Amino acid sequence: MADERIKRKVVLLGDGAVGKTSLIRRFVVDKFSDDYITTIGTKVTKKDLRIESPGKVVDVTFMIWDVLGQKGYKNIQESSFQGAKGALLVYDVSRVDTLRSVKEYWIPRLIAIAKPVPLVLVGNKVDLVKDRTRAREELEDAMEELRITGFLSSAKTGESVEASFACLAKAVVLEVESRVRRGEIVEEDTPTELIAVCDQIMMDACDAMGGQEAAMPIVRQQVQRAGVDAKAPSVQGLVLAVEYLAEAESSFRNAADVEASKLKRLGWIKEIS
Ligand code: G3D
Ligand code: MG
Repeated sequence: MADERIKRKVVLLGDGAVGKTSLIRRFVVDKFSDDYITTIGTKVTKKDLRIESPGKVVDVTFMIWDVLGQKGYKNIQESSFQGAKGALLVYDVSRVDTLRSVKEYWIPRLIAIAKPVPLVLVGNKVDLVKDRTRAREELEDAMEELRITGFLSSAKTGESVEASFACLAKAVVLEVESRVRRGEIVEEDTPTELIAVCDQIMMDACDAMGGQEAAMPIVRQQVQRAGVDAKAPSVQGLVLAVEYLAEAESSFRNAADVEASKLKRLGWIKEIS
């Protein structure tokens, strides 16, 4: 029996194709293969972990957010960072610019939006490098510079994948404990799955109506009309938003497609409620 149970949101950040989705898949279902949903907007995966520290056992439910890789999708990224209690910063050891990107883009962006949270640096695709010593040195230099811990991993072979996530989980638990000791209230996370589904529905509606740029104003309007706050949506609000979006879409698409989209989106809501 665990002494305590906590649920925490963590995010994986890093440039496109560094292996974020692959790391999550390896960690959660222990597979390295292609038949996995590609990330549209944000995808949330759940994983239970048990952290044993001296004198205490804590069960942690990780809500792992796979954030869109491209640097351009600012709004979605920002909503994904909110409420994050830890982050894995992922780069590709075979592409040194992706490490630079962690330092110059991802960390500053995260710090600007979320409160200070535990971070773990992950140099992925170590199976591809011939010179491990060099990769290790690069990692260690970055760890020193950023003052965070790190690992060389491979989603392909599984090397250090578990260790990276476990390290982050431990840091998140320690962080919670020290805040409790300081007498701070540790709030429960907002229902992050709902925020993710809200994102997902909005992105899907944009895709259905000609892309984000053209359709986002219409989508946003319908979501607001349903009384949904995208940062704290309710199940009922989302269901209504799906109805309104279907209504709006019926001027652009044929009835069967609109209905199919509606059912798909209601399915996403149902999955988490
Ligand atoms: P992303 O989610 O960060 O964008 P993905 O990255 O997980 O989609 O991975 C991008 C590509 O890198 C994928 O190849 C994936 O198979 C590969 N990859 C991920 N992790 C590793 C790893 O540890 N080692 C090796 N060798 N390859 C890895 P494809 O070809 O499917 O685009
Ligand atoms: Mg991905």
